[in-house]
Amino acid sequence: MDATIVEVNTRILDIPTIRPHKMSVATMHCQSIVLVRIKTSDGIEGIGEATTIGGLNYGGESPESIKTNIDSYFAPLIIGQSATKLAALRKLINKTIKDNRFAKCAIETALYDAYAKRLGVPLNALFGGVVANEIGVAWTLASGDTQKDIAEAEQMLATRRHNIFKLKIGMRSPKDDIKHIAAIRKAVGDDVSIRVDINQGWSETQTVQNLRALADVGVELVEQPIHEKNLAGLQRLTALGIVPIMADESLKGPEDGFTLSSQHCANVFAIKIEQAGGLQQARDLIGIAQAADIALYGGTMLEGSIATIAAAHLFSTLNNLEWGTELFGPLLLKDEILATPLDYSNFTLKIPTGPGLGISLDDDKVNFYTRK
Ligand code: MUC
Ligand code: MG
Repeated sequence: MDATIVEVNTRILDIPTIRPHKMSVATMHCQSIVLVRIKTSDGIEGIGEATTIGGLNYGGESPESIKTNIDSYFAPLIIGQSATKLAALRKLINKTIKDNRFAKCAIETALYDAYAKRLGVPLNALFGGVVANEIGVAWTLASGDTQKDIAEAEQMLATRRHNIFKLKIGMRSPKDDIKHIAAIRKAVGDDVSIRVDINQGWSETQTVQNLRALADVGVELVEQPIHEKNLAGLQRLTALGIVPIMADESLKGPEDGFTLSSQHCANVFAIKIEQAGGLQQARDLIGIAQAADIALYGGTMLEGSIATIAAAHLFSTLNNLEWGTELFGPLLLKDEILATPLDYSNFTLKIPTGPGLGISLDDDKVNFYTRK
Protein backbone atom coordinates (compact mmCIF):
# COMPACT_ATOMS: atom_id res chain seq x y z
CA MET A 1 0.00 0.00 0.00
CA ASP A 2 2.93 2.35 0.45
CA ALA A 3 3.94 4.63 -2.40
CA THR A 4 6.43 7.45 -2.65
CA ILE A 5 6.19 10.86 -4.23
CA VAL A 6 8.11 10.84 -7.50
CA GLU A 7 7.19 14.11 -9.23
CA VAL A 8 5.78 17.52 -8.36
CA ASN A 9 4.80 19.57 -11.37
CA THR A 10 3.50 23.16 -11.37
CA ARG A 11 2.23 25.60 -13.97
CA ILE A 12 0.25 28.83 -13.99
CA LEU A 13 -2.96 29.04 -16.01
CA ASP A 14 -4.39 32.47 -16.86
CA ILE A 15 -8.13 32.31 -17.47
CA PRO A 16 -10.17 35.46 -18.20
CA THR A 17 -13.22 36.26 -16.04
CA ILE A 18 -16.70 36.60 -17.56
CA ARG A 19 -16.74 40.28 -16.48
CA PRO A 20 -14.53 42.54 -14.37
CA HIS A 21 -14.90 41.52 -10.71
CA LYS A 22 -14.73 44.70 -8.61
CA MET A 23 -13.83 44.61 -4.93
CA SER A 24 -12.54 47.27 -2.56
CA VAL A 25 -9.13 45.54 -2.76
CA ALA A 26 -8.83 44.85 -6.49
CA THR A 27 -10.57 44.56 -9.85
CA MET A 28 -9.99 41.20 -11.48
CA HIS A 29 -10.13 40.61 -15.25
CA CYS A 30 -8.45 37.25 -15.14
CA GLN A 31 -7.73 34.54 -12.57
CA SER A 32 -4.28 32.96 -12.38
CA ILE A 33 -4.43 29.38 -11.23
CA VAL A 34 -1.38 27.51 -9.96
CA LEU A 35 -2.00 23.91 -10.96
CA VAL A 36 -0.06 21.32 -8.96
CA ARG A 37 0.24 17.72 -10.12
CA ILE A 38 1.89 15.16 -7.84
CA LYS A 39 2.80 11.74 -9.20
CA THR A 40 3.40 8.75 -6.94
CA SER A 41 5.42 5.57 -7.46
CA ASP A 42 2.25 3.48 -7.95
CA GLY A 43 1.24 5.55 -10.99
CA ILE A 44 -1.38 7.74 -9.30
CA GLU A 45 -1.61 11.46 -9.96
CA GLY A 46 -3.13 13.87 -7.45
CA ILE A 47 -4.04 17.44 -8.38
CA GLY A 48 -4.22 20.62 -6.35
CA GLU A 49 -4.67 24.32 -7.00
CA ALA A 50 -3.85 27.70 -5.54
CA THR A 51 -5.19 31.09 -6.55
CA THR A 52 -4.86 34.54 -5.07
CA ILE A 53 -7.04 37.61 -5.50
CA GLY A 54 -5.54 40.32 -7.70
CA GLY A 55 -1.95 39.06 -7.53
CA LEU A 56 -0.69 40.44 -4.21
CA ASN A 57 -3.73 42.66 -3.52
CA TYR A 58 -5.26 40.36 -0.91
CA GLY A 59 -2.33 38.71 0.85
CA GLY A 60 1.36 37.94 0.84
CA GLU A 61 1.35 35.12 -1.73
CA SER A 62 1.10 35.59 -5.52
CA PRO A 63 0.64 32.90 -8.19
CA GLU A 64 4.28 33.45 -9.15
CA SER A 65 5.58 33.12 -5.58
CA ILE A 66 3.46 30.01 -5.04
CA LYS A 67 4.89 28.36 -8.17
CA THR A 68 8.48 29.38 -7.38
CA ASN A 69 8.25 28.26 -3.75
CA ILE A 70 6.70 24.91 -4.64
CA ASP A 71 9.34 24.29 -7.33
CA SER A 72 12.28 25.43 -5.16
CA TYR A 73 11.32 24.32 -1.65
CA PHE A 74 8.30 22.01 -1.46
CA ALA A 75 9.16 19.69 -4.35
CA PRO A 76 12.74 18.83 -3.24
CA LEU A 77 11.48 18.35 0.32
CA ILE A 78 8.67 15.90 -0.46
CA ILE A 79 10.00 13.96 -3.45
CA GLY A 80 11.04 10.53 -2.20
CA GLN A 81 8.79 10.76 0.89
CA SER A 82 5.90 8.39 1.53
CA ALA A 83 2.75 9.63 -0.18
CA THR A 84 0.53 7.74 2.25
CA LYS A 85 1.58 9.37 5.52
CA LEU A 86 -0.22 12.67 5.15
CA ALA A 87 0.14 13.76 8.78
CA ALA A 88 3.88 13.10 8.74
CA LEU A 89 4.21 15.03 5.47
CA ARG A 90 2.30 17.95 6.96
CA LYS A 91 4.60 17.89 9.99
CA LEU A 92 7.69 17.86 7.75
CA ILE A 93 6.40 20.69 5.56
CA ASN A 94 5.33 22.90 8.48
CA LYS A 95 8.63 22.34 10.27
CA THR A 96 10.67 23.24 7.19
CA ILE A 97 8.57 25.91 5.47
CA LYS A 98 7.09 28.90 7.28
CA ASP A 99 3.89 30.65 6.10
CA ASN A 100 3.04 29.97 2.41
CA ARG A 101 -0.43 28.77 3.34
CA PHE A 102 -1.75 28.83 -0.22
CA ALA A 103 1.15 26.76 -1.54
CA LYS A 104 0.70 24.32 1.36
CA CYS A 105 -2.98 24.03 0.55
CA ALA A 106 -2.32 23.22 -3.13
CA ILE A 107 0.25 20.56 -2.20
CA GLU A 108 -1.97 19.04 0.47
CA THR A 109 -4.99 18.95 -1.85
CA ALA A 110 -2.97 17.01 -4.44
CA LEU A 111 -1.78 14.60 -1.74
CA TYR A 112 -5.33 14.04 -0.46
CA ASP A 113 -6.58 13.54 -4.02
CA ALA A 114 -3.90 10.91 -4.69
CA TYR A 115 -4.49 9.22 -1.34
CA ALA A 116 -8.26 8.99 -1.79
CA LYS A 117 -7.79 7.75 -5.37
CA ARG A 118 -5.47 5.03 -4.04
CA LEU A 119 -8.15 3.97 -1.54
CA GLY A 120 -10.85 4.23 -4.22
CA VAL A 121 -12.96 6.62 -2.12
CA PRO A 122 -14.13 10.22 -2.60
CA LEU A 123 -11.96 12.79 -0.81
CA ASN A 124 -14.75 13.56 1.66
CA ALA A 125 -14.43 9.99 3.02
CA LEU A 126 -11.08 11.05 4.55
CA PHE A 127 -13.03 13.60 6.64
CA GLY A 128 -15.79 11.20 7.64
CA GLY A 129 -17.97 11.13 4.52
CA VAL A 130 -20.78 13.34 3.29
CA VAL A 131 -23.52 14.70 5.47
CA ALA A 132 -24.89 16.62 2.46
CA ASN A 133 -24.67 15.49 -1.19
CA GLU A 134 -25.09 19.06 -2.39
CA ILE A 135 -24.30 22.42 -0.84
CA GLY A 136 -25.81 25.88 -1.32
CA VAL A 137 -23.74 28.40 -3.28
CA ALA A 138 -23.97 32.20 -3.14
CA TRP A 139 -23.08 34.42 -6.11
CA THR A 140 -21.11 37.62 -5.72
CA LEU A 141 -22.50 40.71 -7.41
CA ALA A 142 -19.41 42.78 -8.16
CA SER A 143 -19.76 44.28 -11.64
CA GLY A 144 -19.45 47.76 -10.14
CA ASP A 145 -22.76 48.83 -11.73
CA THR A 146 -26.14 48.58 -9.96
CA GLN A 147 -28.22 47.87 -13.08
CA LYS A 148 -25.78 45.21 -14.30
CA ASP A 149 -25.83 43.59 -10.85
CA ILE A 150 -29.63 43.54 -10.90
CA ALA A 151 -29.71 41.94 -14.35
CA GLU A 152 -27.15 39.37 -13.20
CA ALA A 153 -29.11 38.55 -10.03
CA GLU A 154 -32.35 38.18 -12.01
CA GLN A 155 -30.65 35.82 -14.44
CA MET A 156 -29.24 33.72 -11.56
CA LEU A 157 -32.68 33.44 -9.98
CA ALA A 158 -34.42 32.62 -13.28
CA THR A 159 -31.92 29.85 -14.10
CA ARG A 160 -32.03 28.55 -10.48
CA ARG A 161 -28.26 28.94 -10.18
CA HIS A 162 -28.13 31.14 -7.05
CA ASN A 163 -30.62 32.66 -4.62
CA ILE A 164 -28.07 34.02 -2.16
CA PHE A 165 -26.16 37.15 -3.17
CA LYS A 166 -23.05 38.65 -1.66
CA LEU A 167 -22.55 42.27 -2.69
CA LYS A 168 -19.08 43.73 -2.79
CA ILE A 169 -19.20 47.20 -1.28
CA GLY A 170 -16.72 49.65 0.21
CA MET A 171 -15.56 51.27 -3.05
CA ARG A 172 -18.23 53.99 -3.13
CA SER A 173 -19.28 56.19 -0.21
CA PRO A 174 -21.32 54.24 2.38
CA LYS A 175 -24.38 56.36 1.44
CA ASP A 176 -24.09 55.31 -2.21
CA ASP A 177 -23.47 51.71 -1.15
CA ILE A 178 -26.74 51.70 0.82
CA LYS A 179 -28.60 53.05 -2.24
CA HIS A 180 -26.97 50.33 -4.38
CA ILE A 181 -28.05 47.59 -1.95
CA ALA A 182 -31.56 49.02 -1.61
CA ALA A 183 -32.01 49.01 -5.41
CA ILE A 184 -30.92 45.38 -5.63
CA ARG A 185 -33.13 44.40 -2.68
CA LYS A 186 -36.12 46.10 -4.36
CA ALA A 187 -35.48 44.24 -7.62
CA VAL A 188 -34.97 40.75 -6.19
CA GLY A 189 -37.60 40.87 -3.44
CA ASP A 190 -37.54 39.98 0.23
CA ASP A 191 -37.10 36.20 -0.05
CA VAL A 192 -33.59 36.40 -1.43
CA SER A 193 -30.62 36.45 0.94
CA ILE A 194 -28.39 39.51 0.61
CA ARG A 195 -25.04 39.79 2.38
CA VAL A 196 -22.26 42.35 1.96
CA ASP A 197 -18.49 42.03 1.91
CA ILE A 198 -16.64 45.27 2.63
CA ASN A 199 -13.16 43.71 2.40
CA GLN A 200 -11.84 45.99 5.18
CA GLY A 201 -12.98 49.05 3.21
CA TRP A 202 -14.64 50.92 6.10
CA SER A 203 -13.34 52.35 9.34
CA GLU A 204 -14.93 51.23 12.57
CA THR A 205 -16.71 54.59 12.84
CA GLN A 206 -18.14 54.29 9.32
CA THR A 207 -19.35 50.80 10.17
CA VAL A 208 -21.00 51.93 13.41
CA GLN A 209 -22.72 54.71 11.47
CA ASN A 210 -24.02 52.37 8.76
CA LEU A 211 -24.87 49.02 10.35
CA ARG A 212 -28.44 50.05 11.11
CA ALA A 213 -28.96 51.24 7.53
CA LEU A 214 -27.58 47.93 6.24
CA ALA A 215 -30.02 46.07 8.49
CA ASP A 216 -32.88 48.27 7.26
CA VAL A 217 -32.25 47.33 3.61
CA GLY A 218 -32.29 43.67 4.59
CA VAL A 219 -28.59 42.83 4.73
CA GLU A 220 -28.32 39.55 6.65
CA LEU A 221 -24.58 39.36 7.18
CA VAL A 222 -21.69 41.84 7.11
CA GLU A 223 -18.32 40.40 6.13
CA GLN A 224 -15.02 41.88 7.29
CA PRO A 225 -16.07 45.55 7.40
CA ILE A 226 -12.86 46.80 9.02
CA HIS A 227 -9.13 46.20 8.98
CA GLU A 228 -8.15 42.61 9.64
CA LYS A 229 -5.92 43.58 12.57
CA ASN A 230 -8.61 45.60 14.38
CA LEU A 231 -9.90 42.70 16.45
CA ALA A 232 -11.12 44.95 19.27
CA GLY A 233 -13.18 46.81 16.65
CA LEU A 234 -14.65 43.55 15.33
CA GLN A 235 -15.50 42.61 18.90
CA ARG A 236 -17.31 45.93 19.45
CA LEU A 237 -19.23 45.61 16.16
CA THR A 238 -20.27 42.05 16.99
CA ALA A 239 -21.41 43.16 20.45
CA LEU A 240 -23.73 45.75 18.88
CA GLY A 241 -25.84 42.85 17.64
CA ILE A 242 -27.36 44.83 14.76
CA VAL A 243 -26.32 42.53 11.90
CA PRO A 244 -24.21 39.34 12.31
CA ILE A 245 -20.53 40.00 11.63
CA MET A 246 -18.45 37.51 9.62
CA ALA A 247 -14.66 37.36 9.92
CA ASP A 248 -12.80 36.75 6.66
CA GLU A 249 -9.38 38.39 6.21
CA SER A 250 -8.80 38.32 10.00
CA LEU A 251 -9.03 34.57 9.92
CA LYS A 252 -5.94 32.85 8.55
CA GLY A 253 -6.00 29.58 10.43
CA PRO A 254 -6.77 27.78 13.69
CA GLU A 255 -4.73 30.17 15.87
CA ASP A 256 -6.69 33.16 14.56
CA GLY A 257 -9.86 31.13 15.03
CA PHE A 258 -8.98 30.63 18.68
CA THR A 259 -8.21 34.33 19.22
CA LEU A 260 -11.33 35.53 17.41
CA SER A 261 -13.64 33.11 19.14
CA SER A 262 -12.24 33.69 22.62
CA GLN A 263 -12.49 37.46 22.12
CA HIS A 264 -16.01 37.27 20.58
CA CYS A 265 -14.92 39.04 17.39
CA ALA A 266 -17.46 37.45 15.02
CA ASN A 267 -20.74 35.58 14.78
CA VAL A 268 -19.70 33.71 11.64
CA PHE A 269 -16.37 32.42 10.29
CA ALA A 270 -15.63 32.35 6.55
CA ILE A 271 -13.65 29.13 6.21
CA LYS A 272 -11.22 29.12 3.28
CA ILE A 273 -8.99 26.12 2.68
CA GLU A 274 -6.20 28.31 1.25
CA GLN A 275 -6.30 30.90 4.02
CA ALA A 276 -6.27 28.10 6.59
CA GLY A 277 -3.20 26.47 5.00
CA GLY A 278 -4.95 23.36 3.68
CA LEU A 279 -7.87 21.02 4.20
CA GLN A 280 -6.77 19.63 7.57
CA GLN A 281 -6.05 23.06 9.08
CA ALA A 282 -9.41 24.27 7.75
CA ARG A 283 -11.01 21.31 9.53
CA ASP A 284 -9.12 22.24 12.73
CA LEU A 285 -10.42 25.81 12.41
CA ILE A 286 -13.95 24.50 11.87
CA GLY A 287 -13.65 22.51 15.11
CA ILE A 288 -12.79 25.67 17.02
CA ALA A 289 -15.79 27.48 15.53
CA GLN A 290 -18.07 24.55 16.37
CA ALA A 291 -16.85 24.44 19.96
CA ALA A 292 -17.39 28.20 20.32
CA ASP A 293 -20.84 28.09 18.66
CA ILE A 294 -19.68 30.33 15.84
CA ALA A 295 -21.65 29.74 12.64
CA LEU A 296 -19.89 28.44 9.53
CA TYR A 297 -19.68 29.72 5.97
CA GLY A 298 -17.69 28.11 3.15
CA GLY A 299 -15.54 30.87 1.66
CA THR A 300 -13.51 31.10 -1.54
CA MET A 301 -10.37 32.73 -2.86
CA LEU A 302 -12.12 32.75 -6.26
CA GLU A 303 -10.55 29.41 -7.01
CA GLY A 304 -11.06 27.36 -10.15
CA SER A 305 -12.71 23.94 -10.19
CA ILE A 306 -9.96 22.00 -8.39
CA ALA A 307 -9.68 23.95 -5.14
CA THR A 308 -13.41 24.67 -5.28
CA ILE A 309 -14.34 21.01 -5.28
CA ALA A 310 -11.68 20.21 -2.68
CA ALA A 311 -13.32 22.73 -0.34
CA ALA A 312 -16.77 21.38 -1.26
CA HIS A 313 -15.70 17.86 -0.24
CA LEU A 314 -14.66 19.17 3.17
CA PHE A 315 -17.76 21.34 3.65
CA SER A 316 -20.02 18.42 2.65
CA THR A 317 -18.91 16.59 5.80
CA LEU A 318 -20.17 19.25 8.22
CA ASN A 319 -23.25 18.89 10.38
CA ASN A 320 -24.28 22.46 10.04
CA LEU A 321 -23.05 24.85 7.38
CA GLU A 322 -25.48 27.49 8.50
CA TRP A 323 -24.59 30.21 5.98
CA GLY A 324 -23.90 27.93 2.99
CA THR A 325 -20.96 28.61 0.71
CA GLU A 326 -19.73 30.95 -1.99
CA LEU A 327 -17.99 28.23 -3.99
CA PHE A 328 -18.86 29.87 -7.31
CA GLY A 329 -15.27 30.54 -8.49
CA PRO A 330 -15.34 28.33 -11.62
CA LEU A 331 -18.51 30.13 -12.80
CA LEU A 332 -16.67 33.46 -12.79
CA LEU A 333 -14.22 32.12 -15.38
CA LYS A 334 -14.82 32.27 -19.14
CA ASP A 335 -13.72 28.70 -19.65
CA GLU A 336 -13.60 25.35 -17.91
CA ILE A 337 -10.48 23.20 -17.54
CA LEU A 338 -12.28 20.05 -16.44
CA ALA A 339 -13.31 17.28 -18.83
CA THR A 340 -16.76 17.41 -17.18
CA PRO A 341 -17.67 20.68 -15.46
CA LEU A 342 -18.80 20.76 -11.84
CA ASP A 343 -22.55 20.29 -11.44
CA TYR A 344 -24.15 23.57 -10.37
CA SER A 345 -27.92 23.28 -10.46
CA ASN A 346 -30.99 24.02 -8.39
CA PHE A 347 -29.06 26.60 -6.32
CA THR A 348 -26.48 24.01 -5.23
CA LEU A 349 -23.17 22.41 -6.12
CA LYS A 350 -23.25 18.61 -6.24
CA ILE A 351 -20.49 16.65 -4.50
CA PRO A 352 -18.79 14.21 -6.91
CA THR A 353 -18.87 10.55 -5.93
CA GLY A 354 -15.83 9.26 -7.85
CA PRO A 355 -12.44 8.55 -6.24
CA GLY A 356 -10.38 11.48 -4.92
CA LEU A 357 -11.66 14.88 -5.94
CA GLY A 358 -13.84 13.07 -8.47
CA ILE A 359 -12.83 15.30 -11.37
CA SER A 360 -10.50 15.03 -14.36
CA LEU A 361 -8.66 17.68 -16.32
CA ASP A 362 -9.18 18.55 -19.98
CA ASP A 363 -5.49 18.51 -20.99
CA ASP A 364 -6.03 20.56 -24.18
CA LYS A 365 -7.65 23.34 -22.15
CA VAL A 366 -4.94 23.14 -19.49
CA ASN A 367 -2.26 23.50 -22.17
CA PHE A 368 -4.13 26.32 -23.91
CA TYR A 369 -4.33 28.45 -20.73
CA THR A 370 -0.83 27.64 -19.44
CA ARG A 371 1.28 30.79 -19.16
CA LYS A 372 4.17 30.56 -21.60
C1 MUC B 1 -13.58 37.53 -0.25
O1 MUC B 1 -13.09 38.48 0.32
O2 MUC B 1 -14.47 36.94 0.31
C2 MUC B 1 -14.97 35.75 -2.25
C3 MUC B 1 -15.99 36.01 -3.10
C4 MUC B 1 -15.62 37.12 -3.86
O3 MUC B 1 -16.24 37.66 -4.74
O4 MUC B 1 -14.41 37.54 -3.44
C5 MUC B 1 -13.86 36.59 -2.57
C6 MUC B 1 -12.97 37.08 -1.54
MG1 MG C 1 -14.44 38.33 2.02
